[in-house]
Amino acid sequence: MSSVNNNLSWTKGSAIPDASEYSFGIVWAEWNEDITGAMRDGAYKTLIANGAKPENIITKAVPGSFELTLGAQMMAENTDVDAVICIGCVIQGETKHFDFICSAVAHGITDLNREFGIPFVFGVLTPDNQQQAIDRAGGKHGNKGDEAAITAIKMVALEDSF
Ligand code: DLZ
Repeated sequence: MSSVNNNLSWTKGSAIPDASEYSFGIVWAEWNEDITGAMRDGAYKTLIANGAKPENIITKAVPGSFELTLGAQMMAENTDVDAVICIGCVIQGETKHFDFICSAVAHGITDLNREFGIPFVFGVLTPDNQQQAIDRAGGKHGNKGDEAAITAIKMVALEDSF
């Protein structure tokens, strides 16, 4: 396993398929950019480490996590990507809107999976505080952007397997 894939939550899971024939969209929220930028970069590096070609990865930013659903829909409608990785971070203490934003984006991304029939990956952190976010964006709990990328690869390969 390449070093970029260390510290994943499912290190004993199935092998990561080759991603060289697949294309990916990454839609990331600029809110909490220190965190989401690290997750975005982790996702990108993990796609590349598993064979994806740079020209087959499209990255777009949206202002906040609430906009991830529409940004991801735009990605699916305007490109031919095989999967869309949605990256955001909503920190509990910072907003009374926490529950609304988390619920909206979770439901929105779930709906996109059903409507478009391609994987839309939920790479949204919902930590209690900044430290928990740092720990999951390249810190002691790894980088959840890496995990989102591997989920995307596995789900595209799953579709390919039928
Ligand atoms: C408004 C807001 C707040 C208070 N907190 C966050 C957050 O922690 N993480 C995040 O991604 N976005 C946050 N936003 C912005 C909303 O997602 C959205 O961009 C705005 O409400 C505009 O629709």
